[in-house]
Amino acid sequence: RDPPVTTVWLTGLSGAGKTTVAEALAERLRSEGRSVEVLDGDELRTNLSAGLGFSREDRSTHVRRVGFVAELLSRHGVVSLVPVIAPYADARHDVRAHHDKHDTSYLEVHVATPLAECARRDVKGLYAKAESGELTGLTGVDDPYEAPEEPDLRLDTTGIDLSTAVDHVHQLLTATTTE
Ligand code: DAT
Repeated sequence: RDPPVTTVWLTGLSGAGKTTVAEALAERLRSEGRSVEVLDGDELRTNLSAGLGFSREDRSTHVRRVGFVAELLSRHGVVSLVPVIAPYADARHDVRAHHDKHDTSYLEVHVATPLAECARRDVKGLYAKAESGELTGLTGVDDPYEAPEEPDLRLDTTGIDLSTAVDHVHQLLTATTTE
């Protein structure tokens, strides 16, 4: 059975594994013949959300814009994978409500890798910069992260390999009823 067309939002701290899991899942879905788009937050910040910063308001505007694009793609048959931090519950809620309004399937995955592990990985060097005071407003350090209370899946990537992490999200997709 084909996994359904849906938006899958991967929310979590920087370095949690959102992008890595989304890209690997995209590969797997493409090999199954699905059209997939990964809506990468960093890339979209240079075009769709150019000019926006990291205040609460700007972060939420960014999330709603990305959610708008994801819904459009999903509505037209492209699985949208969204590895974007999305720290605020109300903006995430708006994105889900927007999908519901259009009867477009939406799944939320909390990539719940603990802060200590994210900081240990420090993929982009952001945690070191926050530590040295060079960077302020890092989510989970000195900026809020409102963890989802009822995500469709909670996934801690600590100590599991990538293919296992991808399996979990893939299973969630296939378990979701195909329209
Ligand atoms: P994010 O997009 O959440 O900021 P990332 O995907 O860029 O995070 O970085 C995650 C890092 O963690 C990357 O270097 C790969 C590593 N990693 C280790 N085990 C992993 C797993 N099971 N799933 C995903 N990434 C994992």
